[in-house]
Amino acid sequence: MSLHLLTDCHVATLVPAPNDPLGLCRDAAVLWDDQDGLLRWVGPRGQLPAGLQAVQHGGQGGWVTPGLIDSHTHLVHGGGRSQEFRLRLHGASYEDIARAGGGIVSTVRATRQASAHELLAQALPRLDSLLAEGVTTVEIKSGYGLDVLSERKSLEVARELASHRAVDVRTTFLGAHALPPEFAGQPEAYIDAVLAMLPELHSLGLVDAVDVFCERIAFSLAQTERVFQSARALGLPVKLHAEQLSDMGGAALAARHQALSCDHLEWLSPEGARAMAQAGTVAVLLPAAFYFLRESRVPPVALLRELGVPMALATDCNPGSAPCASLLLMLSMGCTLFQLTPEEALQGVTCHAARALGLADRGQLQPGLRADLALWPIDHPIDLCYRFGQHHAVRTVQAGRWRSAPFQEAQAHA
Ligand code: DI6
Ligand code: FE
Repeated sequence: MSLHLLTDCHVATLVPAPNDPLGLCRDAAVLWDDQDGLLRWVGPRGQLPAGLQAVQHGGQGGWVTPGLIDSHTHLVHGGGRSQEFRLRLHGASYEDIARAGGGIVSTVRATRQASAHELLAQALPRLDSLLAEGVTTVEIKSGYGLDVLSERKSLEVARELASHRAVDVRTTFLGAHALPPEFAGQPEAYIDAVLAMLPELHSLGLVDAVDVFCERIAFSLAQTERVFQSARALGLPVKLHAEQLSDMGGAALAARHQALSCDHLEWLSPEGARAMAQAGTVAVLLPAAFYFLRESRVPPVALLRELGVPMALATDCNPGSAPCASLLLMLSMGCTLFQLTPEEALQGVTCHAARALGLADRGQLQPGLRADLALWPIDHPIDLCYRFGQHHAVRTVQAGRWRSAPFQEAQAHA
């Protein structure tokens, strides 16, 4: 066992105190064990227990936060959709393109054709962008395979990423993302197929949660409920792409199934928000999709705040509505576009993001939780929301180990 002690730093523990939502501690010390990868002690340096034998690290006066958590991505997918971007700039809507057979289904074609090796090679640079910003946990959804072999391939690639990089990957099965061409006109038959895929993928240990795209261009409330019932019967938690383009009432349905999160929520109704508050469902806000689809309706942040619904912020990294792999940019956009406070934005990529994934062991810095840390050369944690499009020379501890820069790891694996 090796203890590690980080001093010459300040800490935002994200454990809230009265009038201090970020749990700030100046001139702090952080102690962790690199064997079990857990934190042992966090607090003012002056109160550190005496006589510790530990490997010493200096933080050069920077700020330590929990390692960041991207709680909603589709970062394993084949190809890109820049031509569709151009069509949208000429006036076509995201829904028009989807109805004309483009959109998600075009990425399904590319993802089916790609080998696992190709998918991995395409996903790694996106993952590296996140890691270079202090991300230590990333959620990755399937949903561009839409048949059992291609969904399995996508989930396996997502899991394999964690053997190439120091990151914890959580995988979500999103078989009900779009209707694949071979099921055109037969959505119920496709939901039957999704229900058949789920136990098989679950038995392979590939599914941490189950998600559905509930939308006019995707699946109905009743179809969503069929998927949720199967997931719950297997003991799997559910999440929902809800009220992104219209108010389908998905949030209330998800809340009835104790969903971990409802994501997007631009069209969320007051009833939906109240149902989420009662169920303790996290609102995952995705400002990159709002920005990239040039939406004008923002999620009801003031209402969510008033009702005490925890809000997370994530990239939604995907080729159609959010070709973005910067979680720090989401901090800026969450504040500027959605009017989150900087404190709420920081909670959104740490403690509330952990909760959106059902993870009680991270997202805050306190003894017994994972030693996932980001050490930033900044004057105050709010700098992470304030500066955008800039590189921060962040240093990261993941599961108790210092992580080398992603490009160094990439070279080591080349
Ligand atoms: N909502 C989204 O924003 C992404 N998926 C979803 O259900 C978009 C996926 C894509 O366009 O490829
Ligand atoms: Fe999404």
